[in-house]
Amino acid sequence: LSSFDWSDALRLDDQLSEEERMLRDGAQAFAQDALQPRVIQAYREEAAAPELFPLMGQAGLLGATLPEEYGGLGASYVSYGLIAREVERVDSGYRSMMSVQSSLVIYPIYAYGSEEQRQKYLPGLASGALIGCFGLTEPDAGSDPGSMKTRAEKTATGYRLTGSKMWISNSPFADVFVVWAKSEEHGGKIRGFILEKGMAGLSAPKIEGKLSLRASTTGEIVMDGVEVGEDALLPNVQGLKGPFGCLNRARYGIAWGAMGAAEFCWHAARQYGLDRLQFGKPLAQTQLFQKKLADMQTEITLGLQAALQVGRLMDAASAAPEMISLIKRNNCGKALDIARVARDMHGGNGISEEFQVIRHMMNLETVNTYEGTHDVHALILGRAQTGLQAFF
Ligand code: TGC
Ligand code: FAD
Repeated sequence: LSSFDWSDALRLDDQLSEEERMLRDGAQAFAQDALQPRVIQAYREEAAAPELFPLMGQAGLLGATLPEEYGGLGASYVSYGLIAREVERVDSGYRSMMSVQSSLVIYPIYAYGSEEQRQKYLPGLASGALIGCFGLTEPDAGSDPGSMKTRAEKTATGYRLTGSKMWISNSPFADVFVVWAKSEEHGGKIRGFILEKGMAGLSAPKIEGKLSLRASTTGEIVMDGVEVGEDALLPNVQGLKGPFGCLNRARYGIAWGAMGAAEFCWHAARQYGLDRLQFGKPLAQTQLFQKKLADMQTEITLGLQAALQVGRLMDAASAAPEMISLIKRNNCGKALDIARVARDMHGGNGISEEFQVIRHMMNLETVNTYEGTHDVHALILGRAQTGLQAFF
């Protein structure tokens, strides 16, 4: 029998291709060298970090799955997941910046956009020269985006957009806004529009006072009669399946990312238990401590295997949205539990920024909520197995 690697119990590493391992190692080096040294202070000061986008772009972290002709790497969805895991090992907020840009801005412009829109925006978004945001949620429409109030009215030369979006990652410093609105001209169907910073009537005030995800900037999008041309409409999709097509990809990446944050907390708790003596022996030599470590190892190992399987199916174009709900829900919920337990295992030190577990714990509260809450994904899975929808 072979030896056992406690940190890779079921040998995820062996299941990756050489290219996937290479992209993973590159993302890990970038995350540890460029992100880790700044994150503690950035979180404390809730610092806006638009300057990270060109750095992430240069490191190949933005739009990794986008074909090379538009500035991407043409990489697999497994590679995209591995990148999310490495970035979120440092901070969920940095992963948020990356996944909004990749899955929620680059993807819809690529999948639903005209060739002109692709040429105009994708290379800049992939290099990080342009920053994007995605406006779906509204003050009165979160879990139920179909009830959005934002409207697009037809004008002689295009559309006029009116409404407001809430809780939008990156919006205060975004150059490109992918927003979803009900279009009167299309029978009230939801359509996607690309807005640009500086348009008359468009503003994006920052949301202050977040106690979670502080390294990522969040804001509103206020559209007070923003006039756009026909060329702002994403021509190739209509209905809720437009935004949901993007969310499938982002949720999948989050399932990997949350495991990265959980791994950080697990490894930190293990090391802390080995280093700290109480009652004359290492904490890690107590049965309670070891049980907690074994639970973390088990959940993370299973969560990563599940994410890998869904990634392989995505690369084969045969993943179903419910599979993504299953791993998004499970991995975010488990990561949050692991972070809370790791915080406890650090004792008093666990509440200090220096040990970092409480920052992950606070972040994971958001990660468990956005992109469909833990309970909303339960309802999606419940509907799929009973045929009965319980949303309303
Ligand atoms: P429902 O009747 O289920 O569906 C309406 C239409 O949409 C289609 N659809 C999907 N298509 C592709 N992928 C999916 N996952 C899809 N889910 C639904 C569906 O086929 C149907 O199409 P059609 O052509 O028949 O009209 O819609 P519903 O209104 O009953 O939806 C209920 C529910 C709960 C499933 C849905 O609204 C939901 O998932 N709510 C959660 C909302 C959410 O996830 N918001 C995320 C906002 S963005 C964000 O959080 C970014 S944070 C990123 C970061 O910072 O990292
Ligand atoms: P609500 O929908 O009001 O839900 C409140 C509670 O009610 C939850 O526990 C929920 O599970 C529960 N609930 C809702 N419906 C039901 C039901 N039918 N049955 C039982 N329970 C139910 N959105 C974007 O569009 N773009 C972004 O970039 C973005 N970034 C975000 C960044 C941050 C930091 C945060 C916090 C949010 C972000 N969001 C973004 C919004 C996010 O997607 C929403 O917060 C999320 O979808 C939940 O919506 P809500 O906050 O309105 O909660």
